Amino acid sequence: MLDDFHKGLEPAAVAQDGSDLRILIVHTRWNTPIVQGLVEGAKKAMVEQHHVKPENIVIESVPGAYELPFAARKLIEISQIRAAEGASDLMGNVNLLDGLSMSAPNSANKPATPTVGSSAAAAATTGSKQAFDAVICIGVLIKGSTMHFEYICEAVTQGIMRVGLDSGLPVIFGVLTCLNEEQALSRAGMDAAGKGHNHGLDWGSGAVEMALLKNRAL
Ligand code: RBF
Repeated sequence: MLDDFHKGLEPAAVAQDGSDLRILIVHTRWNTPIVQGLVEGAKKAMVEQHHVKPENIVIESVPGAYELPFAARKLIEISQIRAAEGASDLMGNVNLLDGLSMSAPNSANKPATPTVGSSAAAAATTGSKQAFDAVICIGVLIKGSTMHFEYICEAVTQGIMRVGLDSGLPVIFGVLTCLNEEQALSRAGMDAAGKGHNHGLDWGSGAVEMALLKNRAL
């Protein structure tokens, strides 16, 4: 029987069609190359397996994992306000994301690797008015020599869970909590041996499945 054992995520029994969904990815700028691989994995699964329209994937970045829950919560709220009021009704075309322009790079504080994908501010201003159907929080925490890792892991895990339960929106926990860089590379499918698996793929599929579950008319 154990011969049949399949470690990891079993695909859903029925096809998950994400063509009507709008998904937010919030990712960190710590350990950026690995984070970038995970974000690409999530996008790949959503677009190629579940037919989410690329323009309906909004991508935003934050400094570190500790900031993920706050950003997810705020961006969910903003997308819901836009959906309720209609972007064109906003007075003087005010950009509600101005106070949250986390991905706006400037020359003095430019991330080592550019934000993956398009600017959320631009997408939220010009793109669909549909509220987000799910959020994927993506980050990579790597243990150092102090207790910092333990505290951040705990806070981020609880925070992301809270955002999901409080908002009623699926929020996928796409945060690797690794003891070293090798573990993180392997879980992003970027290990030298090529034996790893990109968990971003699973997070993309999970977001679509949970968004459809949230929208399901029982
Ligand atoms: N953020 C991450 O996303 N991954 C990390 O591995 C990480 N390690 C950190 C280690 C130390 C010592 C500090 C001070 C911060 C670290 N952060 C990390 C950033 C953290 O999530 C957050 O952005 C900052 O603490 C500011 O709130």
